[in-house]
Amino acid sequence: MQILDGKKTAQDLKNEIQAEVSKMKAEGKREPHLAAVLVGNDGASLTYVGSKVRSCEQVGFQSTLVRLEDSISEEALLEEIAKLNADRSIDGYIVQLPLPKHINEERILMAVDPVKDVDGFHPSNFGKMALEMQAFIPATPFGIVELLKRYQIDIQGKECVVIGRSHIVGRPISILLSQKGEVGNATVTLTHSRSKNIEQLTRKADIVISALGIPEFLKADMVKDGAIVIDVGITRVPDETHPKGYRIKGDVDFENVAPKTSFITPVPGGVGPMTIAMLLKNTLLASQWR
Ligand code: BQF
Repeated sequence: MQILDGKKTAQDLKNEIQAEVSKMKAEGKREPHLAAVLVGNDGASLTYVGSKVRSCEQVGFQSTLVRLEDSISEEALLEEIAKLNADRSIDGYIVQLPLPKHINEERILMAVDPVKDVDGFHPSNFGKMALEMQAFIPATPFGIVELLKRYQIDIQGKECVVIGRSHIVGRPISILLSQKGEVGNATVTLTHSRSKNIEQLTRKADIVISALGIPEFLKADMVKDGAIVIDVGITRVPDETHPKGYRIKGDVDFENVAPKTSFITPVPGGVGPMTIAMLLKNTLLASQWR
């Protein structure tokens, strides 16, 4: 069993991005500039946005955090989006999800200028991605692909089972892995809450990608010997012995599953850090494509 070390790989990526930024600056170009919109005070969202801003600083990007009250109207939020679209100093930006319930997420994501949509959530980017055109690929699936690439894992012709059909992880990763390409040509099955006998499918899979959000859902008897397991789950569970009062748990019963696998991602330190690194990568691309 080998651990796919997302933390280390993300750091390698950040070092490469930092070197690229230094080169850009030496050529007299501006450093990439990422903005993040955070609505409200959700604890997890604050943590995520905080690490995105910190990562920008690490690689030499400019960053701007736009914080808004959770009572903001959809119209007022759309005005903030319009300002970011018009701001020529900003290469790319994200709207941290989830948004408050009174705001229509779809309407907001549709308002983001696709050329600044470094989360890759706009239908234009999703469509281009699906058609193998140049596009921003959502950071989590992009991170999974990059991790497999850097560990030189050959998925060609392999049976891959994805658990979860979210627009942000499950659906795009299932598309990407079935496409032609270096990390591609897999035979992909996308499973979800209405799928029957998921465990029968996972047991036959060469690669299992779980993006479900149920701690320890994937048990040892659900994976075959030598399988590759990618854990995208991150659920906060209360834990008084931890300084923050919680710890994060993946979808995989790691202790019992890991010994059976050829490769496995840990939680924390697997896919999560790659997500952040690929957001930076997309921002660098946004500044280079404009
Ligand atoms: C780690 C996210 C659900 C909903 C909205 C490192 C992150 C997480 C875990 C992180 C996530 C999840 C992010 C670890 C960003 C990934 O060491 O395991 C980093 O910051 N993420 C987000 O911005 O919004 C989410 C999950």
